[in-house]
Amino acid sequence: SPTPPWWTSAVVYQVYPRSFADSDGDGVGDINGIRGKLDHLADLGVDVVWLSPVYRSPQDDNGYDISDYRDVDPVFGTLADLDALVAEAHERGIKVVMDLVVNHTSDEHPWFVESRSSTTNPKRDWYWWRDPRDGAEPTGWRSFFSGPAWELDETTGQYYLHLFSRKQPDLNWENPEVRAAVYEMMRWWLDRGVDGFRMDVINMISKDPALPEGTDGWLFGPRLHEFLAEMHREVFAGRDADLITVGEMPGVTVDQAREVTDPARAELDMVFQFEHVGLDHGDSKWDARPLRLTDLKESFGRWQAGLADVGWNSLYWDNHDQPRAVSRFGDDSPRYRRDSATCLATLLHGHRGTPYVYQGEEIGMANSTWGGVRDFRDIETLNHVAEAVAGGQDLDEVLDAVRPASRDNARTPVQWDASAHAGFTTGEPWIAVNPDHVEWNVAAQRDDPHSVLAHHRALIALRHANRTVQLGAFAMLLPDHQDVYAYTRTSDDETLLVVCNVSATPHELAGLLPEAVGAEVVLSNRDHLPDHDPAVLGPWDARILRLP
Ligand code: TEU
Repeated sequence: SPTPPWWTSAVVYQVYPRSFADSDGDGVGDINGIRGKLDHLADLGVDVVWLSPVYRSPQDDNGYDISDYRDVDPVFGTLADLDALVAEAHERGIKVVMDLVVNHTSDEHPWFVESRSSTTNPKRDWYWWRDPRDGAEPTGWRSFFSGPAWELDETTGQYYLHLFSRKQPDLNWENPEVRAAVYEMMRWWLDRGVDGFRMDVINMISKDPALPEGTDGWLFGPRLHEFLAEMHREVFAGRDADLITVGEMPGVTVDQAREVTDPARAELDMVFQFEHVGLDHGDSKWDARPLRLTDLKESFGRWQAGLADVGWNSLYWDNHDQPRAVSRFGDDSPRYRRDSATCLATLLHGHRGTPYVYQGEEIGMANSTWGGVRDFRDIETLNHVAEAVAGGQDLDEVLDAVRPASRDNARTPVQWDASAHAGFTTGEPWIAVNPDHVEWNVAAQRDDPHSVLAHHRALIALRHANRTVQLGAFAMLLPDHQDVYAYTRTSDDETLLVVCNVSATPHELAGLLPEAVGAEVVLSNRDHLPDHDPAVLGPWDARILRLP
C-alpha cells in the first residue's frame, strides 16, 4: 500500500495568539510571545502549530474579521516577526498552519470599502448585495451572532449579507475575480514558507444565488466541491504532499466529509465536524443538557466507520469557540480534574484521525468564573445577551446560561505559572486570567510525571511511535454502556484496547471486558495511584492495553 500522508501520524496544536503569551506588556498575546514558548511545544512533541488569525484586523471578532490578508496586525507584531516564528518553528521540526478566513472579510477591507461605495463600482459584485424585499431584509437568514444576516447600507439603499457580525460581510465566490484573488493570496503565504491552512467556515463559501430560505441557501452550497477542487488545482497542486489542509465545517455530515476528504477528489485533507460538540445542548448552544455517553459513542463510532476506507478524521474536544472539555464533559472539581482531563485526552487520542490540542488543554485548563456582562469580551456572547435581554428575558437567567457556554471560557490567558496574571503578561490582560492559575499552570506540571501535561506528552509520543494508533482499524465496544467508553484498534501486528471510565463510578473490568484483565498496559492515567486496582476501572480511569 502507498505511504500514508505524514499527517496520519501527526498531532496539531492550536494557538489563539491573543491569549497565548504577551511579549510586550500591552496585555494582548503576540507573535514574539509565541516565539518565546516554542520550547514548550517542542517538549510536548506536537508536529504542527495552527495559528488563529494574526492578519490585520479591526478585531471585531478577534481577528476573524480581516482587513489585510498580507500583513500582520500591529497588536500581534510584524510580518518579520511572523517570518521569524515560522523559521524558528521549522528549526524544531514544527510546521506552521495559518487560519484562512475567506468566507468573509472585514467591512474595513479595501475590497469592501470599494464595493459599498456605489452600485456600479467594479467590486460591487465581490460581496452579496440585494435590494430590500417588501421594504425589509432580502431573506429571513439569521446571523450566527444574533439578529438578521443582512445589513442595510444607507448610501445605496441595498442590503449586504453577513452570516457573522455586520463587520464581516460575506464574499461572493460566484465571482471568479474573488476566487482568483484568494488563491493568489494563499500562494503568497505558501511561498513565504507556511505549511497549510485551517479554513474557517469553508462549507459556507458557496451560496445558492436564488437565496432560498433556510440553510440550503448557504450551507454546503451547489458549487462547494467545485470551488474546493479549483482551489486545490490553483494553490496546492504539486506541493500538497508536505502541506496540511483542514476545513472547518459546521453541520457537515459523514457523507459530505468523506467526499471532501476523498484523496481521489483532491479537495481537503480533513475537516472539523461539529456533531460531538452539539450533543450537550438543544437547538441553541445556550440551552445546556447533560451529555449521554451513548450518544457520543454513536456519533464518534459513525464518523470512525464512515471515514475508515476513504477520507480522514480530525479529532478535537477544545478550540477557541468551545467551552473547556474538562469542565464540559469531565469533572473539574479538585478531586477529579486531573483524572478526567487525562481520561478525556486518552479517549480522544486513541481514535483514528489527527488529534488537535488547543492551548491550555494540555494542562487541563478549565472554564473560568464569570460575574456580570462586563467580564465577557466575545461578540457572540455579548450580542446574545443584548438580544435576549431586549427580548424580555431576565438578565440573571441569561447570564446563568452564558457562563458555562461562552467562547470566552476558551480565551482566558494560558496559565504559564502561579505568578500574577499567570506569567501571561506583565501588563493588564485583555481578559481576566482564570483565578485557578495559582494551582493549574505549566510550571507546576512540567516535571511532574503524572501531570495532565505529562499525559499529553505520552499520548503524542505513542501516536508517533505506534502504527496501530496511527492507522489501525477501529471497532466500538459496549455501545450501550452509560459510563464506560471502550474500543479496539487493530493492525496486522497487534490489537490495542482503549478503555475509559467516563464517570466517577468504579466498574469491575472482568464483567465488562474479560480480555482486558491481565493485558499489557501500554498507557494508563491512574496506575501510579495507591488505590489502583488493575481489576477495577476507578473513577475516570483510562487505559490503553495490548491484547495478547
Ligand atoms: O466559527 C464558525 C462557527 O460556526 C461559529 O459560529 C461557531 O460555531 C460558534 O462560535 C460556536 O459558538 C468560525 C471561527 O472559529 C469563529 O471563531 C469565528 O467567530 C467564525 O468562524 C467567524 O469567522
